[in-house]
Amino acid sequence: MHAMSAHNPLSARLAAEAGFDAIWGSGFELSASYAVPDANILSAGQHLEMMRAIAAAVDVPVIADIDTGFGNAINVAYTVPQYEAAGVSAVVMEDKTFPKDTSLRADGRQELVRVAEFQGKIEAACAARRDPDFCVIARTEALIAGLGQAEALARAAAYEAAGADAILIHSKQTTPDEVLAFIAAWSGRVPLVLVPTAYPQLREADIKALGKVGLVIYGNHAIRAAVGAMREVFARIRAEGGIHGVDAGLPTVRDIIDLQGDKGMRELERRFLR
Ligand code: SPV
Ligand code: MG
Repeated sequence: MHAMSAHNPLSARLAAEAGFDAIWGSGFELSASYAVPDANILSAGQHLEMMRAIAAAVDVPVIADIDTGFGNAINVAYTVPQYEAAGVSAVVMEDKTFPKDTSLRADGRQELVRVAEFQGKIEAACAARRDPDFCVIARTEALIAGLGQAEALARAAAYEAAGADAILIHSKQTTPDEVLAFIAAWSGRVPLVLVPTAYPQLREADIKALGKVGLVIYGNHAIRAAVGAMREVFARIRAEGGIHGVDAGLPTVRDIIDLQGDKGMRELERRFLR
C-alpha cells in the first residue's frame, strides 16, 4: 500500500487521481502550507479540521499524522475519537515528547518519552477507537534520535505488545542501511511502515521484496512539488513581464473547475434549482 502526502483536499484529490491507495495527512505539509515550522505550532484543531475536509473530498483512506497525540495518554484518549469521527481510517503517533520537533531537520530536538508512557498512549488510542478496523500505527523515532538499533527494536516490540497495529520506523540517514537492518531484525507480527524521504533510492519493488513492509508513505512530495511549480511559474511571470509565456503550460481553468467538483454542483442545479 502506498500513501501520498496531502496538505489540503485539492492535493488529496490529485493523489487519489494519480492512483495512490491512501492519503497521508502530513503534519509537515500542513505546517509548511501555513508557513510555520512542523513543531506543534499549529493546533490539534487545525490539523483535525483539515483531515475532516480531506476525508470528505476523497474515497481513499486517510492516515492522519497526529504527531505525539497532542499531549499525554489522556489527550490521546480524547483525540482519537475526534479523528475517527472526522472520517480518518488510521492515525500515526510518534514516541517523542510534546511539543515535537520535525524529524528530518538536522540537529532537531529529538527527545523520546519513556517506553511505558508511550505504551500507555497506544493503549489509550486503541481503547478509544470505536471501529475495531481503525488502525493505530505506532512510530518510533529511536533511529532519528540516534539511539541505535537495539533501542529501536525494543521500542517497536514494546509498542506491538501494547496493541499497535503497525510500526513506523523512521530514519533520516541518506542511505536505507539502518532501515534495512531494522527490517531484517524485526521479528514482530505486525507490518512495518516506511517513510523513505531521506533515502529515495529505495524503490517500491525493493521494499516489496523485503516482505515485512505493509505501507510506504511519501511524506512531503505534494508540498515540495507545489513549491517547485509555483516558484518556477512566479519567477517566469516576473522575468517575462506577463503571463503570456506560462499560460499554455499550466493546467487550464476548466481543469481546476473540474477538481472543485463542479459536475456535482451542476447536477444539484438540475435537480433542485427552480
Ligand atoms: C510528516 O509528513 O509530517 C511526517 C513525516 O511526520 S516526516 O516529516 O518525515 O517526519
Ligand atoms: Mg509529521
